Amino acid sequence: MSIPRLKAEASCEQVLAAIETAGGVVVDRLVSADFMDEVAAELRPWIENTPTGTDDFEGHRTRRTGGLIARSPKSRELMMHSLILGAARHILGRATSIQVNATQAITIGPGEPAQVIHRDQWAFDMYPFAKDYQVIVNTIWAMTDFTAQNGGTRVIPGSHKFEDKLRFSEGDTEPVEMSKGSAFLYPGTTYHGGGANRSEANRIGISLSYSASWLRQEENQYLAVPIEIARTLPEDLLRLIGYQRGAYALGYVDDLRDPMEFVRPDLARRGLAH
Ligand SMILES: O=C(O)CCC(=O)C(=O)O
Ligand SMILES: [Fe+2]
Repeated sequence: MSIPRLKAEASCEQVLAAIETAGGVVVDRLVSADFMDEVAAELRPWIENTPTGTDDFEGHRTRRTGGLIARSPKSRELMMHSLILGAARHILGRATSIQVNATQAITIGPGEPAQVIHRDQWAFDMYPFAKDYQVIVNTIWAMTDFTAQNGGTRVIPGSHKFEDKLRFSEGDTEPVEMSKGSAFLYPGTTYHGGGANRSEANRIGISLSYSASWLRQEENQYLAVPIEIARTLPEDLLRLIGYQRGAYALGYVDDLRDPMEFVRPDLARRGLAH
């Protein structure tokens, strides 16, 4: 089995079918290369100032630049992309609502070895979630072209249905090759890892992940997005980053208040059962 590819005009149903079969899909040129260059321009100063990782998983030649909702207004459009968001809501549909899990521009530098093959849902303390209950959906948007040489993400097609806690090596995987502006979409159960960068240039991917909103967010959005910036965000994005109650009452403030009261009182809702 190889990683399926779809055109940008693909329907949500096609995306879901590809993921159900293969555990991931590349949507080619979902945004234009020019659009990605604008995102890159917003992020360049932040990436330049990001330190490299401190362990093998983070990557000693890899920089992980977060806080993208605050730092890159253009990246908000990637987060809210209707095809991706529609597919994420469906895949995470067993949960009452979904939220932003983390935002990361991942710059894999030349000479970085391959990252360990893993499942993103292992972030939740390796908890053995039920096989039919997805808790994470991740997108990796190509900000540079992704190739087998430059560290394109390595994936094991079909591995979303494998047993948990398995170990693999690079040879078990295939590379995600895609051009700038394309997106690779996969659930938290698919085995994958960043590829080794055997080229002379950086490989940059923007990882935007979504999770079931009863879980703790990997990236703390309340602190990563300063409240003055949060106040300027559209309502749907503001709720998605966490200013909403998950399930029935998760995340309320003091007297059962809607967290929205603290950023946009005009949008707050009364009572838990809305
Ligand atoms: O950078 C990549 O291609 C993948 C990174 C990844 O899987 C992770 O950090 O969890
Ligand atoms: Fe990962």
